[in-house]
Amino acid sequence: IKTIAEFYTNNILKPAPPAKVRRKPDPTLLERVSLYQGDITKVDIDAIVNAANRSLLGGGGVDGAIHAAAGPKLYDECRKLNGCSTGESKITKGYNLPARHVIHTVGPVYSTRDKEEKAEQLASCYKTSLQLAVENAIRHVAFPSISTGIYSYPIVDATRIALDTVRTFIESEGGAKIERVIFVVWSNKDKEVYESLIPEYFPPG
Ligand code: AR6
Repeated sequence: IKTIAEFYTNNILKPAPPAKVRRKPDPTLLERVSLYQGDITKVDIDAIVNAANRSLLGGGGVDGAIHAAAGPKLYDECRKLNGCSTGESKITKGYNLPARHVIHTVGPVYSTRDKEEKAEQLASCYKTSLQLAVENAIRHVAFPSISTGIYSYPIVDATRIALDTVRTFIESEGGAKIERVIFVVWSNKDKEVYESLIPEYFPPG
């Protein structure tokens, strides 16, 4: 799985026009972030994040795929967690997954009312997931595009929140221990959105 630094070297990512660059260039960050198109249940890593619902008892989308691949022991552990609030995260083992842990986070169901609140909740999913990773000495984390499937969050807005929140966290003092964040996208459209926005949040030097 390639880092963003390699994407720039291979000209897969175009440098953003200066006016659009919102964040300062920092070459060290480019080595800590990746974009990968594929199935998150196949990623061999310390922790994958699950786009769950408040029950934490499984569902469709990436949640269904993770439970199916992890096996029934994941469900058994999730049952003991008593659910999870929107914007919060809880951790379990990975069972039959190649990933050692699953960080279950509950994204907001999108609506155009309460836009501000939805944005804060989505940002909180990324932040609380990374906080849990740090607390559990997890250094490598893979995220799916939370809330942008069944929960209908618009992909461009959601991707901006994902990139902004992850950047802020990994460059904070508490986030220094996070060595790698992988954004896992499923569709070509989502991949294109990430490729177009990454240069704004992680510009090359
Ligand atoms: N690997 C990576 N990404 C995937 C995979 C996969 N195997 N499968 C789907 N995606 P969604 P949400 C992408 O709907 O919007 C469940 O029922 C998908 O294309 O899984 O947060 C839960 O129980 C999309 O880009 O999650 C909740 O009730 C992204 O993952 C509800 O859905 C997220 O889509 C949560 O909805």
